[in-house]
Amino acid sequence: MSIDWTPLSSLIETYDKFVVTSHVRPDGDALGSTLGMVGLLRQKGKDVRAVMTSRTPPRYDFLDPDGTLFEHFGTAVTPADLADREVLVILDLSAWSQLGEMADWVRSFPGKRVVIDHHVSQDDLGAIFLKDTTAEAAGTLVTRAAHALKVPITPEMAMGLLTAIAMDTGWFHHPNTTPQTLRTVAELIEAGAKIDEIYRLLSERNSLGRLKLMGETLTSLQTELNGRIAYASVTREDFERTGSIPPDTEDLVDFTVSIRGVEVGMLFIEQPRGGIKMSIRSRNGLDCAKLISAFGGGGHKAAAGATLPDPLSESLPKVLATVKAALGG
Ligand SMILES: [Mn+2]
Repeated sequence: MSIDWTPLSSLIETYDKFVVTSHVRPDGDALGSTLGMVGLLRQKGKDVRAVMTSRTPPRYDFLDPDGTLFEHFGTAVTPADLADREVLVILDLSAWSQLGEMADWVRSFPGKRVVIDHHVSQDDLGAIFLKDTTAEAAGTLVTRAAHALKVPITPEMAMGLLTAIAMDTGWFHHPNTTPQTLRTVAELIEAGAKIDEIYRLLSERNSLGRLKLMGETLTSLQTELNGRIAYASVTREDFERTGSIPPDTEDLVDFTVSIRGVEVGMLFIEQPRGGIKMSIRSRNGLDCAKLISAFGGGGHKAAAGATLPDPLSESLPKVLATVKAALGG
C-alpha cells in the first residue's frame, strides 16, 4: 500500500501552527514517530508542539534529553495553550480510546486533523487518514513522508524513527519485518541513527523494579487448553511490592508466547485508576484485533490490546473464555 502524501503537503503549504500527538501509554513507535514528525515539520519552517496524553516513560527519556519536546497534556499544556494550533497530526492510532484524556480536546479541535497510522482498527476521528496497515510502524510512514516531502532526515529524527521501527518489529524478528524494513533501517543508520546506542539505552537501563516485576509476571504465568494459551497478570500490589511503574510492563506479554506450543498469549495489567489493560499476541494466525474488538479493543492481527472497565477477577475469565472459544476449546 502506498500513501498519497498530497494532503499532508497541502496542509504544510497552507498552515503554520502544528501540534503532533500520539497514543496513551506511549511506546517506542508513538514517541519515535512523533520525534520524526516534529523534525519534518520544523524543517518545513513550522511552529510545532508535541503534546502527549501520558508522561514519557523513563525508558524513552533519551528521545527527549532536555525534557522539552514532549509536553504533557493537562499539566504542562492546557487546551487554552493550544488554542492557536491550526493542524493536529495524530500518529500511531486510529481509535478514540487511544487518545485517553486528550480525546475530548481532539473532538472539539476546530482546525484540520490528520491521522498517520498503521493499525487495522479504525474509528471515525473526523480526520484525513494517511494509512497503511501493511507498514510495520508509524515511524516507517513518517520516514516515507519525509521522502515524499523531500525533507532530509536529521540524526535526531533518525534516532526516533529507528527506535519506532525497532520497537514495533520486536527488534526485527516479528513477522512484519521485511526486506524493506531493513533497507529503511540502513538508511536511518546512514542518516545518523546509532543502532547500538539505541539498543543499549532501551535494554540495559532497566530499573530493578522492572526486573523484579518480570519475575512476578513469570511466576504468575498459567496455561490453558493443553498449553495452547498462556497468560499472566500484574496487579497494583505487584507494582507496589516490586517498586515498578505501569510503563515497566512494556513487552512483558512477549514472555507468554515464548513458551513452546503456545498459540495465544495474554497479559492483564491492573490500572492505577481501576480497570484492566490487556495485551494479546497470537502465533497461529488468530486475528487478535478482531477478537478483542468485542471488548472495545483493537490493534493488529498478531498483536492487539484493550482496556476493560471491570476488575481482574471479572475481566480475565471473560476474555479467556472468548479466546478458548476462538481456539475451539
Ligand atoms: Mn505502532
